[in-house]
Amino acid sequence: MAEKTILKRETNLDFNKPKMYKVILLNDDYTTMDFVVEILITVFHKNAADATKIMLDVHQKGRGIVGVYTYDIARTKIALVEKMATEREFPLAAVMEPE
Ligand code: TYC
Repeated sequence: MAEKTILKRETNLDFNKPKMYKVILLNDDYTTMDFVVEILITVFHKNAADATKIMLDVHQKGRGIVGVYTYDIARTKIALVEKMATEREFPLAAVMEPE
C-alpha cells in the first residue's frame, strides 16, 4: 500500500522520465552527401541504408530529426557534429529542441 503511494508520487513527478530532446540536422549547400552519411553512421549509429535515407530527406526538406536523447547526450552529439564538420571545413550543423 505504502509502496503504491510512493510509486504513484514518483510517476506524477516524472522521476523516472527525463526530459528528451530531438536532435535536428540542417541542410546546407556545401557539405557533401558522403560526409553527412559518415556523420549519421559514426555519431548517430545509423546503418548505411538508414543514413542515406535520412541524408536525402534532410537534403530535400531542409531539416530532419536524427534522434531523440537526454539533454547531455544531445549536446555532446551536436558538439561532435560541429567539431568534425569544422575539421573538414563544412558548414554542417545540428540543433536540439525539446521533444
Ligand atoms: N545539400 C547537400 C548537397 O547537396 C547535402 C546535405 C544533406 C547537406 C544533408 C547537409 O544535413 C545535410 N551536397
